[in-house]
Amino acid sequence: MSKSSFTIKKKNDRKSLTADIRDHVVYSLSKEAEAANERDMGKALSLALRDRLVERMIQTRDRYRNVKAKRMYYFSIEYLLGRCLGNSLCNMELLDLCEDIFKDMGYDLDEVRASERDPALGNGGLGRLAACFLDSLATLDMPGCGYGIHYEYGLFRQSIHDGYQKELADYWMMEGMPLQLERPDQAVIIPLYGKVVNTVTPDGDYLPMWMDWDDIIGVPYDIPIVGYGGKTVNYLRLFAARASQNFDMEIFNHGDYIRAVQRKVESEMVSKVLYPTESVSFGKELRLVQEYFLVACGLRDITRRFLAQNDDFDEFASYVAIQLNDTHPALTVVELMRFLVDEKRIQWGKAWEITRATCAYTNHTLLPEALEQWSVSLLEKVLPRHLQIIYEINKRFLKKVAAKYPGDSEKVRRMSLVTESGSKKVRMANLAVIGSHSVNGVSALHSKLVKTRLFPDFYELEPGKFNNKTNGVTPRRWLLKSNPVLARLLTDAVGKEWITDLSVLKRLDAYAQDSEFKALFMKAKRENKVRLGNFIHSTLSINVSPDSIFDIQAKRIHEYKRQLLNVLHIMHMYIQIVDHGNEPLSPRTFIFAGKAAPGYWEAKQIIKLIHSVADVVNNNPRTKDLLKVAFIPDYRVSLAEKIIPACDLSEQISTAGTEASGTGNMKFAMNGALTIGTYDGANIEMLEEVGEDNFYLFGLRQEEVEQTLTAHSYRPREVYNNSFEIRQVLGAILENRFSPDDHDLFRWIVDKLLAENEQYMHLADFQSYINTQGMVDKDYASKQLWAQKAILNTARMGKFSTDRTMQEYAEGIWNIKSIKG
Ligand code: 26Q
Repeated sequence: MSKSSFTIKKKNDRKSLTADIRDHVVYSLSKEAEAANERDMGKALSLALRDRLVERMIQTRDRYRNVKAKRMYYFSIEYLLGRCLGNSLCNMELLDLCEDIFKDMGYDLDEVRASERDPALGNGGLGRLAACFLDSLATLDMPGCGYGIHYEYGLFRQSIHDGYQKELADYWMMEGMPLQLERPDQAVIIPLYGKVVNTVTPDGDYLPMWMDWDDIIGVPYDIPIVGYGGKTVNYLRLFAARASQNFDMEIFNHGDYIRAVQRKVESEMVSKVLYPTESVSFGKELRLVQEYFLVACGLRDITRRFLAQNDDFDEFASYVAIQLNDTHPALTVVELMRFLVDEKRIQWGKAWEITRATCAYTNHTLLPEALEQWSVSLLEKVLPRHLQIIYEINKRFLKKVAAKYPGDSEKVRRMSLVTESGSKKVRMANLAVIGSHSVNGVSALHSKLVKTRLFPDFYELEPGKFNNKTNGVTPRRWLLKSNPVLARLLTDAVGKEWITDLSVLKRLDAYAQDSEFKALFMKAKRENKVRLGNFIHSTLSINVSPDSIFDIQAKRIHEYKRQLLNVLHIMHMYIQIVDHGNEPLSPRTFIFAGKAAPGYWEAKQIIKLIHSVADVVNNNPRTKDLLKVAFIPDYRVSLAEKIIPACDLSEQISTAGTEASGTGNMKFAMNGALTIGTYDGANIEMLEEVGEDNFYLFGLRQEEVEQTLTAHSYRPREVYNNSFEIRQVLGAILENRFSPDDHDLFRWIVDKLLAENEQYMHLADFQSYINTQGMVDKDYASKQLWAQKAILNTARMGKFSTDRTMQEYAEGIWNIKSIKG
């Protein structure tokens, strides 16, 4: 069956690897063996590994070609990969061997691995999910690759000064990225700006011509993505913007050489920096260009590959699936139409059919302020032909809607791609929905809300295309690699099958009563806590006890995620101890980590608040042995890998109906943390899996929140008047007990929490939250009970592997299959 003649030359034994590493030190880095430091050795190892990955990548490509496999292309403006060296070694099952080889050469592989910078080409959940998907696709031997932007600057690095966040530029490529392959031979040309001239063909057909555009070059960089076991190597293809020869010829022609070069340099801005916001659409031209750049580069690459094996675009959707990761790449719908209609001269109706059969859209957020809209005037300037096509799509679509709902002009207005409220804008979510054959949310609750709250009209029109695909995480990075002590214990208990079939961990259920296993499980947890404790001590000079409850909230700082609620609880415990002498049964260490968007004032204030509370709590002699608060700066994938294995209690406390899914929640539980959480996102499904005895549920349900908010009947002042605890906590803030040197610093928080339009309803959930925290305190005191619950959490997280998620997408949306060797 296989026509592949390519054979693997690079061996994975000690001798060949050692020789190749040495060769790379000399021939690629131009160093003498003795002069190589840890970083050099990391590069040399990466290059030796890359050689092996490239061979397998070629083999994988041949395998797909030989059977003319349908491929899935994941379009995402963000990928939060985390360090690649250790992960690739782990999936190639070369970690132990390389550790040994390095030891013989006099290096510590852990240190070498730690010298790799995180490629942080994403903000948070959505980008990390994309990275987990790629790992699972490769592990499942599925033809699925990622397409994105090769940002020069990733997400800012966070440093803390006097309790305030400061942003630093993340020039992640500083030391190079030895695993990636530059592919200048596959560069593509992307037109932008210009105008449309309406002409007519010799046959009298309407022929719009996009003219006088500038162009930018997209140069692909491939990062090999190796599946567990090393058989399949897919890739993540990231495009960098390069100035083209032709960019702004006009100015060259006018002889203004310096200005012309300057314009060229500006064109390379397109892939310069990742926008650091997760939740607000702001309509910046550069962002629009980024989104178009991704889509245009991706589609050119895909159509070229398609044409190498096919000539009939009628069959495009039988060989190509494109998944739109949120609306950021929604212009795919328009660019594919432009390509088919303008360049391939395919009839509109046919082109539309092909486009819809190709594209599918995943929504990741319910926050109204995060829904993307682009102003018509901006689109007209940047993408004049695309704007015409959007209007045409809209015209045809609204005609159908009007025919189906005669006289319902309100409905037509709501479903239009163009809003006319204020200045004209294009609604990208509507475009993504009508241009796709599948629309999915990322947890059961979220998918329900996508249908009922976000797109009710579209759901009524085409109910069949709405579906759910509950998120997951890859157990390779988030258990096997990040928590080696626990991974070993699990393998000893149930065998190593769990690595590629997480449901196997169900077998641990039987061990949850076994006191010997419980002891081992908690010993592993303690080891991880000691390690994190040492890290906290060395970075923050805060002493934390591994025998305290590690209570952790690590995620982007956002009001809807309610870090504030967590802080109110800390203040409450503090007041209980100091004012009332009520001590908890177990000491607690509250750990926070997360970045605030640079322009998000409230989120940045919350970071300051956490530091201020830490100052008071950590230094009061009455509390310092009972409560500790630590904010670990610069949350990123590599830090998450240290934090998550050490957690006892995971905080997943968003207002019900606001967190689409969450994926940190899954990582923590998988590593044996218990969750204190609201009935929101994937928490609901985790609770179903682990059972309510093994989950600390609190707070209002989504229906209750929605009902209260739509009826405008939330009365936080009444809640305040009826609760002694709340009055005490808010009183303490107003009395400046947490801001002794800066009076009124946090008054805004009290004002906000008491306002009737406080949409995250912190105070409504406060009592329920502190009661549930009381149960945590009680349960933790019983070591046996806690160990049992923790084990059952790890045992019952099988559903939340992205292997399961990817299988569901593959069957339900993409129609792609495993192509095994
Ligand atoms: C939009 C317009 C302009 C600029 C930026 C954006 C933008 C950027 C990123 C909007 C949203 C995002 C990211 C959203 C995100 O990460 N959502 C999270 O997705 C996870 C994976 O599905 C879920 O688990 C989280 O619940 C959800 O918050």
